[in-house]
Amino acid sequence: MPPQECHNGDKDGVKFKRRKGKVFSGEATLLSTELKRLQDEYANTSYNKATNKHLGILRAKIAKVKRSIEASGRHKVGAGFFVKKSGDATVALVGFPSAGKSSLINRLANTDSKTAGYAFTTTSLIPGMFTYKNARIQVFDLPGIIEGAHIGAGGGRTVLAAAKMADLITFVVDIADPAQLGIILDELKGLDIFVNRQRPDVSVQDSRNQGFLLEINESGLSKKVIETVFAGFNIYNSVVRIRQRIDEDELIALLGGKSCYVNAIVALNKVDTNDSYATIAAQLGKKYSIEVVPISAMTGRNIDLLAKRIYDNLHIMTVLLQPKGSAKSEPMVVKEGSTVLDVARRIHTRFAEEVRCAYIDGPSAKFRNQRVGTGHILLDGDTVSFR
Ligand SMILES: Nc1nc2c(ncn2[C@@H]2O[C@H](COP(=O)(O)OP(=O)(O)OP(=O)(O)O)[C@@H](O)[C@H]2O)c(=O)[nH]1
Ligand SMILES: [Mg+2]
Repeated sequence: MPPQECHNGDKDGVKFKRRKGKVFSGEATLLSTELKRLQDEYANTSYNKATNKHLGILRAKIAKVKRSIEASGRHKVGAGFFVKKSGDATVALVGFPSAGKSSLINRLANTDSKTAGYAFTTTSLIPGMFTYKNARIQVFDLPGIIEGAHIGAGGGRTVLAAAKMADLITFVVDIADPAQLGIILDELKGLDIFVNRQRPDVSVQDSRNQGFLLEINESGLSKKVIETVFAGFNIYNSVVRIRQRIDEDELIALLGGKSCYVNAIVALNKVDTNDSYATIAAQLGKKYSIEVVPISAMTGRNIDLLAKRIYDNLHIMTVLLQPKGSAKSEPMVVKEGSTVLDVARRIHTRFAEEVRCAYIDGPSAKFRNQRVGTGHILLDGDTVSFR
């Protein structure tokens, strides 16, 4: 399964309601307080036989309150922002206030997003667009997020909801405070958004009243912990297979049905102010297992490199469509791993139903004008002709 699969909203249009102020009011504030209380209680309860059941109940309560916060947010009305997804792929800039997100979008995408030396200069979503190779890449400049964003601080939930719709997140981190990255990742995790991870392969089947059978467990968690988590969701009579490493939080999020997996890289900004940027970038990358590109949005340093790494991490490619009998070809940007059928579908669904083969040239062809079936996997730079 591809790691990027949070596009669970409207694919073309993304509508968000943005709340003003530090936390959103009324019911949601109560829910946030309740969530914090439950999380503290959970953290302070040590695991043993006597507390096993209680911990399971706490986990289920935490998942329930998280869902309620999500639902209450959806119905709130406030100053909103609306943007239409366009181009071949979308990248969201996420970072602390004043990290340099707006300065970066202005460099990358020739936009005119306001920049200033004070926090929360940007208050809504500012879209921009740049072209790399043949791809038109849309960029979202977003308001800064702060600690507590996942429970609504500074309107952070709206910002993170927008960010997870993108095909790639670029975290903009000020080199003066690299610890911002850890806080941002925690905020995303608080909303069950997991970065640069594959959706875990966990299967659950009815055990026909045979109790809880953990048939495969490659999670790294003990059977007891897993059983307790499942009990928290009232899952008892089941055959469970976990085929990869997963931590408790991720398992809970997965069972709660709300987990989301996003790809991300880091733009370590303001390197013009620090000569040790290479070391800091390497340390940050190692600590969080993430690609870090040192840049200066102010001087323009490494902006081209960042554009390239954004493109590479979007895992897209260009195929050239050549109409029958024509010498001219039209580029089309598609996902890496796309087949002839995927390309035909992009042209038209009706057309795709009728297509049986294509003639290809380029990296995936064994010879010129090779006739291939619709399942043929294309490579970057292939030419495709339908006849
Ligand atoms: N020295 C230096 N300053 C920078 C760089 N990038 C941005 N700045 C400065 O940092 C300040 C904040 O920049 P913005 O681009 O407004 O930051 P932002 O992340 O959009 O901030 P919010 O909209 O408040 O979240 C401004 O004074 C910029 O001039 C950089 O690469 N080097
Ligand atoms: Mg800004």
